[in-house]
Amino acid sequence: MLEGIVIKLYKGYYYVRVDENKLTCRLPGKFRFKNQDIFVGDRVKIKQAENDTYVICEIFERQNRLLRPPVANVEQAVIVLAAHKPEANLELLDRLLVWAEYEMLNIVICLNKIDLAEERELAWLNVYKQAGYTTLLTSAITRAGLRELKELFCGKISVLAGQSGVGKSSLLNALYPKLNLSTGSVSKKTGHGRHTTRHVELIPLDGGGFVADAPGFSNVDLPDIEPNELSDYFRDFRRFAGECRFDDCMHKREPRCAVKKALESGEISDLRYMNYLRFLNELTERKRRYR
Ligand SMILES: Nc1nc2c(ncn2[C@@H]2O[C@H](COP(=O)(O)OP(=O)(O)O)[C@@H](O)[C@H]2O)c(=O)[nH]1
Ligand SMILES: [Mg+2]
Ligand SMILES: [Zn+2]
Repeated sequence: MLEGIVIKLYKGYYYVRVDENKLTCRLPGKFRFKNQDIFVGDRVKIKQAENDTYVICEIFERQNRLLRPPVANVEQAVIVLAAHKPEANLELLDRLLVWAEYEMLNIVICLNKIDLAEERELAWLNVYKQAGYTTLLTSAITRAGLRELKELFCGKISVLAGQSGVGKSSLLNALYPKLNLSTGSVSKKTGHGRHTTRHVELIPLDGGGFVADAPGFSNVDLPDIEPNELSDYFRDFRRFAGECRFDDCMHKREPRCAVKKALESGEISDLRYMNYLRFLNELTERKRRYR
């Protein structure tokens, strides 16, 4: 019996990484695992069947499973933005952060292409740093910040999230030249094709760890949370929310709201609060429509 991680599913075959090897596996003929599907990222036990094929005999309990990309046991989201083009979309960032908090992932905000930016243009990043997020400045060109990034990838299953063009593939290539991922402007045709494909593969990184080769969280609809719980997913709001007058305060117009007070004193940023209100409306709307 061997233990490994499923890194790819293809045409009924399961490719399992065991130590440095990629073994081809299939399911045992007679039964399925309690009707449960197997996902990339699942930890499994396998045993040899014929010469080069193995069968999966056990799936370990999974910590979590993301829907997009469909990967199990994800521990970390590395959200990449660009210091130069494309312009940082902070609403998208805040949505991705809500998702990553919801999935209880370790979160890294990586600002790439710093070779093209002036320091003062990056002031917004401090808002996130002060909110308690790990932030990192990188350049796939000058290799700034790459050692730190590599350390963050080490030993974990990560997903990379962020708009196309921010440099996700370039960063991975710079860290792991053997990967040779294609970069640059994706043509409309292939871009569309890639988006609709459901295949996802975990790339084993030298030094340990895996990264999903599909863009994470391409769906930016908010997760299914109650409007009055939204502030739990805003790390910078969380520490004030407990001090509001009302337990179910939504930090909108309620009296003696500690979040609004923090907003006035500048401890919570206007931008974050604006996105909070926007998301709150979305969740309230959704609740009204579906109940
Ligand atoms: N100047 C500069 N350009 C970069 C950097 N990283 C990526 N690029 C360029 O940005 C473009 C998009 O990069 P790519 O890796 O394909 O982005 P992805 O869509 O997020 O995977 C390419 O033309 C890269 O050469 C960087 O750190 N600095
Ligand atoms: Mg790419
Ligand atoms: Zn409040």
